[in-house]
Amino acid sequence: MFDKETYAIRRKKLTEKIQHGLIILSGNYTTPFNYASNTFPFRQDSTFLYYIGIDEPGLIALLDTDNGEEYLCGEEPCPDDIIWTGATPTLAQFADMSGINKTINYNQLQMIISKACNKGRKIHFVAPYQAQVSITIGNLLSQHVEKLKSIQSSDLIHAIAEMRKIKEPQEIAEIERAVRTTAIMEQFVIDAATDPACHESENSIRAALFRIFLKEGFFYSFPPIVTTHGEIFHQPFASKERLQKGKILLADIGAESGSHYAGDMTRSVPVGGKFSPKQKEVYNIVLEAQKTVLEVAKPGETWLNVHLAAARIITEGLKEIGIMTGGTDDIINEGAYAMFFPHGIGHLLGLDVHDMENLGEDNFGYSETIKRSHQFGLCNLRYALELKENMTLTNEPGIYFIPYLMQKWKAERRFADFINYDKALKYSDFGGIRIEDDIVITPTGCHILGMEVKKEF
Ligand SMILES: [Mn+2]
Repeated sequence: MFDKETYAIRRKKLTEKIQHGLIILSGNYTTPFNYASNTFPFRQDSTFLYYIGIDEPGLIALLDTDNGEEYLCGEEPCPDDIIWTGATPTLAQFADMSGINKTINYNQLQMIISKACNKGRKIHFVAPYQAQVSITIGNLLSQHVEKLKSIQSSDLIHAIAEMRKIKEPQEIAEIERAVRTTAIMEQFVIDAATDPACHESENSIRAALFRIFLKEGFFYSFPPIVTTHGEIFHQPFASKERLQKGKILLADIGAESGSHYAGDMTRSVPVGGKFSPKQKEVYNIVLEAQKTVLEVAKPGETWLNVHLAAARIITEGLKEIGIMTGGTDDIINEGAYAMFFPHGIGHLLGLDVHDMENLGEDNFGYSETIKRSHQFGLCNLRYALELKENMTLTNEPGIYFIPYLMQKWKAERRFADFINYDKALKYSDFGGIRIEDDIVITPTGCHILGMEVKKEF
């Protein structure tokens, strides 16, 4: 947690932007694993962390933008809680850590909100993603949970996103800590997988990664992806079979710091230590695309243009090895490259690994002038707008050979002028390659966060 002034200043900025009405900022609850007292690891809501900072379940903050009053709502621990889980600070002590001087219980919160509703005052909130929070907000507002999304406050969403997307120096330092631990994890993957006598499996590598972040008192920012099937983006399982020499092991992993800032890196590594010439050709294209992002990303440039600059390198590289053919501009305009690069070049990174995804990417990542594309691949770009100093993002180009997609598009004769299907299908057992680092936008360009991790094999 940062000092209490940090949170007080952020809340003041937020209420000034909103001007009228009440703002509800709900924290998360613990979620049962198989029964109420055996829970999934608790993860606080990131917007609550940003404005309140308290990493404790079952809290709600209420901000009155008309008179500046701030309340922290929660229940005091009962003797049973203290016996089972140890003494925790009182509600007043929690409130004080965040610079809030009024505490209320749930009934008092209900009364304040009902009164405001009766007076026709606006109640600002963000539609919850956690079931228990939905039920609580629904009860407070006497609204059905299904309706919450349609009555959430778009003013609040825009105000939060505008603040959270530009990182304070203390936030960048925290992201850097998360990225440094992530880099140590990637270094482990590289050392283990490139060993000519590699005895590891995907599972044993994952187990070792848990040890690295848990030892730091950190957690993961998303469940680690460690797979020789890099073409399956969110491979749900890992294998306990020994890694096969000659395969490419893709490790997309992220540590989350104690204060819940995320790291997110990917390395694609030759099992046994050496890429085949065919693998190396594709790898070098991805590497060049990644370097291009570092040259192009700067304040004033749109992230959409950065994506397209990377797509151009990938297209030209694939043309050089005979997988694509035709005019580069046409391939990019029509989106044919996305057969091999079907995701965005990167996303905002912060308290969430896909920062603020729960606020709705179209609400802060796109605008009236830059609307989300409907094109296959490009539609997955999570942020498209102008870059500004102190924004933190991932830089993660990739090339994948997805047998299902290649066969489907070939049968449809889709982009037959641009894709050499006979050649592409020869890569059906290739897998996928992605290289990902985290960057911060500086006054004149950008630089990589954390420490350099080997990329040349
Ligand atoms: Mn990422």
